[in-house]
Amino acid sequence: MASNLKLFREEEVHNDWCPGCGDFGILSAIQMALADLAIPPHRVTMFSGIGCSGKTPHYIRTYGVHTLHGRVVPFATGAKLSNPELEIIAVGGDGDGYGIGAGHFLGAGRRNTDMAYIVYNNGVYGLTKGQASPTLKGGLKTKSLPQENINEGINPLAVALSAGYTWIGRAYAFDAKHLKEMIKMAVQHKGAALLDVLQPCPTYNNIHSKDWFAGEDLGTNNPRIYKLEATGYNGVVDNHQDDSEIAAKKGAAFIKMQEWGDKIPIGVFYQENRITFEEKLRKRLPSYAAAPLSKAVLNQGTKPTADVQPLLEQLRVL
Ligand SMILES: Cc1ncc(C[n+]2csc(CCOP(=O)(O)OP(=O)(O)O)c2C)c(N)n1
Ligand code: SF4
Repeated sequence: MASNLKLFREEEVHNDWCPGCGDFGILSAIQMALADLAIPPHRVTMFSGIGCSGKTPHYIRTYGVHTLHGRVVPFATGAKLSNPELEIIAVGGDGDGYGIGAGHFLGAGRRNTDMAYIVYNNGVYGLTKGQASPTLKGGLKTKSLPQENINEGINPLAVALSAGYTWIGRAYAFDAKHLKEMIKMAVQHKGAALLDVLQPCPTYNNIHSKDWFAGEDLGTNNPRIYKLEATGYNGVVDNHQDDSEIAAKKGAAFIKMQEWGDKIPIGVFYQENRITFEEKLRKRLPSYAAAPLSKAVLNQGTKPTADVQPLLEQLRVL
């Protein structure tokens, strides 16, 4: 696998994340996951929003699009619908996904488009110097805030559950081995997968630090982070026709998602199989079923549907 891993390493771009940033663990876990899955780099497209986390596609040798703030999901959705053969990975910060992009975050769950959405959850807006993000609990004061957070924090896993995501997991940036396995599961899941990754930002979030996640302040030698799978918890729906099983599993997942404090679970909270948006479109639109957009334009030898020549003429530098 070592040679495969090299395929995904972008060596020529300077990485400017701060020393000790959790983003490094997420980056290497994504590269390791893709290498393990043996997906050729040209079959993967990564999309990101704006933020420190948004730079991830620059550092991975796949196709990549660094989009607008909060707009990662629409770009990723469009690409998947245009070419369903692509493996789509969307990444971004908690401000990007759960703040400015919140409407799109919900939409992806409702549609159940096949994509893996990895959100780097550090409780702050890292790139713009540490303002409170939507996941920072109310009343907390990180070092870059002048006063305690005036807003309450949201629980992104619980939001994802009610939005309809069919795979919901949480991982930790400094447990790269577990994170890699979680990314593999999210990528392999057919449908909308949300992976929330707890990502220490040592520059701006001095509360949720690596030491805090390790439980060093508790004096018990027990890390806060623990793995759901080690406890016998099972959030996977077995019978997808059974509404009562779905309701029961969702209820149990919702309760588990409330746990935060001295103990913080990571792992798969919920998983079900449900028809994806692409499959629904295929049933509804015969032309789409015959050829999604990428194939329709490229493979039929016909004139492209959009003529970009007038636009190019307008932009021509004389
Ligand atoms: C429309 C728009 N509004 C605001 C900004 C400024 N801005 C850039 S990054 C960012 C927040 C990034 O925070 P987060 O998504 O949590 O990512 P992190 O940097 O923590 O990885 C903001 C507000 C912008 N680029 N575009
Ligand atoms: S500001 Fe925070 S999130 Fe951004 S690179 Fe530095 S440590 Fe990482």
